[in-house]
Amino acid sequence: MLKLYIGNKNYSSWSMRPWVLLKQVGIPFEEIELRFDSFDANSVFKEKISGVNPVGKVPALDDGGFVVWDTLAIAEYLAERFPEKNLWPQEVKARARAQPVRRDAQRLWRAALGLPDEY
Ligand SMILES: N[C@@H](CCC(=O)N[C@@H](CS)C(=O)NCC(=O)O)C(=O)O
Repeated sequence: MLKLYIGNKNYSSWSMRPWVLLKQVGIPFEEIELRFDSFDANSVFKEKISGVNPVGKVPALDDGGFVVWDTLAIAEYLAERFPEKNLWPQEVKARARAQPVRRDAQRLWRAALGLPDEY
């Protein structure tokens, strides 16, 4: 079964993106919540997540030992891994329309968190 490593559900909005996606489309997964003590290199959180995800952040998805991190990468992986869930348009023109919506959603999400645009 898939394992999703997440942070605190009240504070880790990044964690909730793949969590909501998986719940919404009914893909079963085991949820592993890691407590945030701090993001310092020697924190318990960093020690635990770094054993799973080399970049040391949540969310991280473990699919039978293959670990995917970064919310958009996780979403894209799930779309290809579960094509029957139709998470992303198959048809070329529909996909072209979906891309800017996804980019804007990412840009607005980062802005809401006070983060610079990264794409
Ligand atoms: N771009 C990443 C952001 C993930 C992220 O920043 N997660 C936070 C928790 S909400 C984290 O683990 N931070 C640890 C750190 O910055 O050291 C994504 O889309 O997954």
